[in-house]
Amino acid sequence: RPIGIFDSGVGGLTTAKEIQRLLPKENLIYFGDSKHLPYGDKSKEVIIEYSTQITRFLLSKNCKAIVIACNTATANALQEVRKLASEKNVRVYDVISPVAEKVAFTFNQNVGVIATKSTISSHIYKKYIRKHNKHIAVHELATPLLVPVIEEGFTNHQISEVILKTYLNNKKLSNIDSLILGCTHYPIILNEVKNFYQNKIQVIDSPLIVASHIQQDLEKRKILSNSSNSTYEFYVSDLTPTFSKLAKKFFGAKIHLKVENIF
Ligand code: DGN
Repeated sequence: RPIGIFDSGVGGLTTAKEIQRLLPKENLIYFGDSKHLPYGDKSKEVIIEYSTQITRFLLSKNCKAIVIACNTATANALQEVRKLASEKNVRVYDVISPVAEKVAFTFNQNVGVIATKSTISSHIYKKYIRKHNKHIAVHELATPLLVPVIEEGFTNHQISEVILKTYLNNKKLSNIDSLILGCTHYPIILNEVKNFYQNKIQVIDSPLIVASHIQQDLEKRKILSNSSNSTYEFYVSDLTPTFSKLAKKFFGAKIHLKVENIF
């Protein structure tokens, strides 16, 4: 049975890529809701509606686990997705809990988080980190311009440099010893963020933490696949040439995208 992965668009492919790297024997089904992206500025109700519909689709594909590879969908619809999946005994993973847990048990005292407006206003990282460790201060900052900058390809560029500098110099982040990149797109600018800080703080990139967590949990539950020729299917709710180009950039390889009208 495959692992289902979904996101508002291409961003979740950064997580899918890491899952594929760590778990090459798993079959994967990815759904990118390109018709409704970006989720970052949408209301909770609408994000729940889209996320549960995608979950129904992945359950209909007989997935053994579902990964919400989108911070904004996790922040808004995790409970509803879990409820739906639990009716079929399907485990749900998200991109926030494993990162929050890991950060809570390090020596960091002042953790910064950058993400979409919706993720930041939900305070989900703060809640999850402090659930494990009340002594950590969490400093959150919405950085909404980064997604369009990355999607338009203005990375390693004056534009990304100026925008990053402006955001990261915000006084909310002045005291941090680590920074969580709380959005699926940000692994693309990981090195630019690291360069800004010149190794003075720890920059936390989520996909590896998330994929390792999934690997350990599937192993614990004894539901790891040992298929020798794994299959990958990529679905989108709308297909444009730009989207195909972006998918290649985020997944690191050319992929075949199929349009599926599930809404
Ligand atoms: N995938 C979204 C996230 O991780 O928050 C970013 C893209 C978006 O929908 N704005």
